[in-house]
Order: sequence, then C-alpha cells, then structure tokens
Amino acid sequence: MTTRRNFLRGAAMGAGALAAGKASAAGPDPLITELQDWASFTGAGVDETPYGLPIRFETDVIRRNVEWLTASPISSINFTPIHALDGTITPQGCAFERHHSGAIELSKQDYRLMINGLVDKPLVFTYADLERFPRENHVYFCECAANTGMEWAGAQLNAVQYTHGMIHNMEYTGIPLRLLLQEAGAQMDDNLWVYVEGADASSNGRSIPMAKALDDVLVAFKANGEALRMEHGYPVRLVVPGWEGNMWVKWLRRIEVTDAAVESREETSKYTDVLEDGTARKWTWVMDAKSVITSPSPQMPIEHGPGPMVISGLAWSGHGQITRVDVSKDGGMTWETARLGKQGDSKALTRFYLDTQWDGKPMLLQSRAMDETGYVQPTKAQLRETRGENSVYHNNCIQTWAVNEQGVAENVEVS
Ligand SMILES: Nc1nc2c(c(=O)[nH]1)N[C@H]1C(S)=C(S)[C@@H](COP(=O)(O)O)O[C@H]1N2
Ligand SMILES: [Mo]
Repeated sequence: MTTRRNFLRGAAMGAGALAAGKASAAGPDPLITELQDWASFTGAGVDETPYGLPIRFETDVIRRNVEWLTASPISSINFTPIHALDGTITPQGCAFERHHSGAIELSKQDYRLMINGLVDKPLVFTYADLERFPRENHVYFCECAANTGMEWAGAQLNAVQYTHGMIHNMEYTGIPLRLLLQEAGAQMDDNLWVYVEGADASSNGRSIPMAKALDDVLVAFKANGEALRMEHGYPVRLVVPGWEGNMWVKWLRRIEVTDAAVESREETSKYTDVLEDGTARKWTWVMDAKSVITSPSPQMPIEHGPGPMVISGLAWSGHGQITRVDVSKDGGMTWETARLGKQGDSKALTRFYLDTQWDGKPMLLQSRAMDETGYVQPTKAQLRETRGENSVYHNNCIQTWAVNEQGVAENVEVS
C-alpha cells in the first residue's frame, strides 16, 4: 500500500543519501544545519507494527547457512550473525537453528509430555499441567558440538558467523526437570539415566545421566520472555546448561528413566569425537571454555584510521563462569587482559571488550578464555595433539583473524 506517509519516507531517504554525500566534503553538515524530513513529518502510527521487526537498515543481520555443508535444508544448520550483535542475549529471530528432520508446528493443545520407565506412576502432562509447576529463570548458552567443526584441518570459512555462529544465549523460563521426576516418583540413583526424545520425525533421542537431570536441567517454555519460536522447539524444549546443543531436545515429548544409556544414533555414530589414533571418544557432554573476537572479524572490517578502537567478542564455558579473557594482537606472543561487559553468568555468554589504540599496522588478533575451574582455552596445535585433524565436534581452539593495513580481516591459522 502506498500511503502518503510511505511516499514521504521514500523522499526522506533520497534527501538523506544526498546529505551524506555533502557531509563528507568540507563545510557545514546539513544533517546539523538543515531541518530534516523526519523532524518535519509525523512517523509511523502505533497501529502499523503490532509485532516489531528490525528497521530496514538492519536487514542483513540475519541467520545464514552454508549450502554445501548439508545435503538438504531439512536436516541442516544455519548460523547466528554474532558479528553484528552486542551484549550477550541472542534475539530468537536470528538465533541459529539445527534440526534433523525440519522444524515442526506443534500447538499447545496438541502437546503432551510423557514420563515413564523406572517411575512409580508413569505420567502424561498437558501444557496446562506444566504451567502449574514452580518455574525459574536462567540465562544459558546453547552451542552445537559441531560449532567450529569445519576448522580442524585448517582455516576454512571466512566469517565468524560461520566459524562460531552455532551458538545462542537466551533467558529461559522453565521447570526444573527434578520436580517433574519427583512428581512421577522416579528412581533417582546416580547410576540411572533419563532418555529424552522430541516429537519430530528424527526424535533426536539422547541419554542424560541422572545426576545432571537432577542438577540444573530445565523443561523450558519461554525464551527471552516470550514463547519459544517454532524452530527452537515450541511449545516446550529441554535446556541442558553447559552441555552440547544436541542434548537440548526440542518439541520434548518423552522422558524415560532407564538403568542404562540407550546408545542412540545421536550418541554413537554422531556427537562422538574421533581421536588422533582413530578411536572414537564418547560422552563428551560439557562444552569447554571458548572465546572468539566478533569485531574486527572478516564480516566486520575496521572502517576507521589509526587511533582509538574497540575490539569485542564473546566467551563462554560449560563448566561455569568466565573469569578472564585475554586478547593478543600479535598471534599469541603477547597478551592484554580484556574488560568484561559485566561479570559473567555461569554457563552463559560473557561479552568482553579491549578498548585500545590501532597503530594502522597489520595484526594477528586472538582471544583466550579462562573459566572458574582454572581451565585455559587451548591453541589449535594443543587440541590436535589428542584429536588430530579428522575430528568434527568440540573444537574450542583459539581463533586467529589476520587484519591488514586496510582493516580487512581474514580467517588464518598461526603455528
Ligand atoms: N527434537 C529435536 N531436538 C533437537 C534437534 C532436533 O533435530 N530435533 N537438534 C539438536 C541439535 S543438534 C542442536 S545443536 C540444538 C539446536 O537448537 P536450536 O535449533 O534451538 O538452535 O537442538 C537439538 N535438539
Ligand atoms: Mo548440534
């Protein structure tokens, strides 16, 4: 619909483009000296945007996929635009998606959650039943174990969105799984397991040790204050803090208490780690400490000359809090300690900044995270000593961006 207001907005755009051209020449800045259209005409009414989307100038801040990575977009992955975000919370609309048989549409009315197996009373909950249990709020990161998995044999994808974008960080509202297990009278010995599966065709079944199930696992129905988006498991998903994304079962439909791990596809042929000696390591659930510089990075070149600059990035650990992040400009020879945007939440993304000066010379930028256990993020060479070059999952190595005199950044490896 072309209303007068839309037409005027178009006109304002043209004037803005011209003004920008003039502003770059010497002389008075018309953006300061002249009355602008947006101050002369009224803006959009409250009836025009019942649910807001990003302004059109930000439409390139979107999830993107790498077509050659997977055979079909139904069993595939896309990546969070972490280069363009700041702070720590990932908006659901651009948070990466990973599904094995597509995102399904399951209504609250049709939703059922079964608990069975080694329990006194097998139960089936409706969505309304779940809303009557005590709930909690926690911010956690969810990282696919395959994040950075393409980089084992060398620098591969030239964008932080693709090398590190299989991660999101949201505030979840959910019921401690412990409470639902109690309700069903589950046996809770430490040697028991819960097997969790989703309602989608893939089911994505995973075995979780009882100790973790009773600790901090949530049965979540809200993220960042609103209902989960379809692609993140609406109406209910499992949140398994600090552990690999594959265990965060979406469209959660069944929880079975078992006396042994099921050894499903997702925990044998997938999500195990091939080692240097060719054997595969299993049960690598926790995501070790990791960090990456999001700006500058290949999608975020430096667009100013020498002088003050902000280097920024993200750090996280499945073992708890991030306590320190160091930044190197010379490929790891010397390090400076970065400032944390705020004290890190446990098992959640932490933002770091290095407020520094750029001398206009090339840099080899790296970041290195440390967590509350004292663990230090390893170099790729250190990881390869045990993992070789043929692994896929759990690559938490230090990332290097080579920045040239023009401020252009590139994914490289230093040895
Ligand atoms: N039911 C179901 N749950 C699932 C999956 C799936 O395909 N089906 N994919 C898993 C994988 S591999 C990851 S990394 C996370 C991704 O969660 P997201 O799509 O919300 O980013 O969901 C996990 N849970
Ligand atoms: Mo995953």
